[in-house]
Amino acid sequence: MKTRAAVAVAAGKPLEVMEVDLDGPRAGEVLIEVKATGICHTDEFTLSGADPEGLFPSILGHEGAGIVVDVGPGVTTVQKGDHVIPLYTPECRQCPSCLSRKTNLCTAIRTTQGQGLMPDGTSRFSCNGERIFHYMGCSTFSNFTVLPETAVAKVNPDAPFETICYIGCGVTTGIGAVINTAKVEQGATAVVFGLGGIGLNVIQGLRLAGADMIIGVDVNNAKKPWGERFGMTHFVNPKEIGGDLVPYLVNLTKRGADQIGGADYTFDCTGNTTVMRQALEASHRGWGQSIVIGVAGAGQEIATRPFQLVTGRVWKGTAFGGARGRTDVPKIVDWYLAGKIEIDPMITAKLTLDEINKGFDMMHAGEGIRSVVVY
Ligand code: NAD
Ligand code: 022
Ligand code: ZN
Repeated sequence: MKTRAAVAVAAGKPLEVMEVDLDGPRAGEVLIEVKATGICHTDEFTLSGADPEGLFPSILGHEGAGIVVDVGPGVTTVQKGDHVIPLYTPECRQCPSCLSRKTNLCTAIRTTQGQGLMPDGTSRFSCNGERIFHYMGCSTFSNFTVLPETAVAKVNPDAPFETICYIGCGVTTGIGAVINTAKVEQGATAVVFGLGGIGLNVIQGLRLAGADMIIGVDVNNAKKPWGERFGMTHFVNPKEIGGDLVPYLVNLTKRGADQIGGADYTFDCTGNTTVMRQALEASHRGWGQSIVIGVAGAGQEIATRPFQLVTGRVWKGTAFGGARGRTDVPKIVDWYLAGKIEIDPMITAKLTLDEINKGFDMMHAGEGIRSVVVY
């Protein structure tokens, strides 16, 4: 069949919206009509050419929502008409990782996904006979896309596509980092570094978990009202405190008789390795946990003195908020429908597919929180 898609033709060039060929679903695969997709940082990272694993030509996009319109042989867990969210972290429930219960990083299709291919080693997308690569197993910048059935989460059909697409990455990553990775308890203190599309979801996850003190840190003062909107209790702009950030945060979080200070949980939502160090060192001696969510540039390294870890601080990372997609994503959609979490105010731009490059421009300019393409 033919479908309209925004094709990443080469690194550093704008996406080109065109008609491409899409082969139907093979065994174990499903054809999805994508109804909406968010534009996320990794898409920009790959399009810019900074991603050493980036492939071209490809169809980017990994934060979508849509409807199953066809299924290949042997598909049993979804059917035509189901509303689904594509999963860049699939959940096969059979590989050693899924069975371990210790990680959400399913390995069943990992190698081919990284190569921009379906599990059988081929691509479903082409244009004039030339192969176009898939991206993060999703390729949601296309009106129709093909995914393995293990890489779709079936969700409540009452939920609007143009907001729940954000659950395909940002919402689940932020809330999941709090609930699955950090396992934050009621009354905890927390610091969130970077109040963008991820950090704000960490903040609402902390509010959901019942944290007492939620400190937001951002170099941009315009983020303060955004943080407050979702539950932040204190705001710190590192440029405006007239001293070092870590001692400032340690002082701000002093509680109890020992007056040691440091937060129970800290979250890096910037991808900046200097910030990652600050986040670890601003966590509490003896038990503080610091969660790395931000993805740093290729080749970057993090550093701290081993003493920081010897004295009981824990450095952790998280992919997709530790969420098991087919199990956890439908629950988050239900939380949204029940009003337990908010999404709508974070979607600051709605675009057509033809306007998709504007979404990248807004990201470069730091304008808004999330842009969504509605098909
Ligand atoms: P964003 O650009 O919307 O937000 C980043 C925020 O950090 C901005 O508000 C910016 O002002 C702030 N910031 C920048 N430098 C800072 C500094 N030195 N100190 C404090 N604040 C600073 O980005 P986003 O969409 O929220 O994504 C954040 C990161 O999360 C990215 O690196 C992204 O790739 C990553 N991410 C990771 C996962 C995962 O599974 N681990 C999933 C999604 C996104
Ligand atoms: C999503 N991300 C950033 C912004 N939006 C993001 C990027 C990478 C990962 C997670 C989220 C990630 C963490 C660990 C891995 N990835 C490796 C997983 C593994 O090897 O099992 C990751 C993922 C997918 C891809 C590349 C890296 C890909 O499909 N190309 C989950
Ligand atoms: Zn993303």
